[in-house]
Amino acid sequence: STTERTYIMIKPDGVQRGLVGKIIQRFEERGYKLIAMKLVQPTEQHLENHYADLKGKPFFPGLIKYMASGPVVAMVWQGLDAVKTGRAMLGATNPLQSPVGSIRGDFCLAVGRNICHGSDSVESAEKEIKLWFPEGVVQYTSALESWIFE
Ligand code: YYY
Ligand code: MG
Repeated sequence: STTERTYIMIKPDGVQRGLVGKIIQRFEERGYKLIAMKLVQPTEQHLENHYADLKGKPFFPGLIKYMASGPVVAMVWQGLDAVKTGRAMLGATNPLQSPVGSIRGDFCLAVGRNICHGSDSVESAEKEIKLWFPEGVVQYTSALESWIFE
């Protein structure tokens, strides 16, 4: 549906490498609507919650350390097929397997420094949006809507 939402996050390496604007631009240009955004330095506890499904994986401790090493840009984007298309725009988990033209396929090389996060299902999106934006998202009408959707 056109109101599907996904949680997209620019990781500390994406922020440090100055890729915030480029990543936001891709979602704007595709036609998605930004309904929440903030720059935050997450705690390890918050990140362990976000990545709870991966607890026990060998890369988990390093992942938490990396994710807590600097500010991240937390965002919610809304629009048609936002979760699946958002993941396609990011590319594969391993940047070396990400198609050229995707964010990871254009801007990074290492799985442990893959610059961005995107929800993997509508259910995880709802969970992640609540976790990162307990204050809620913003509701507004985009002037472009009738030019992007039938
Ligand atoms: O959803 P996605 O970010 O594409 O991958 P996940 O399987 O959820 O893993 C989260 C995060 O963990 C991934 O973006 C990089 C890191 N990671 C890793 O460092 N090494 C792996 N073998 C798998 C994942
Ligand atoms: Mg994931």
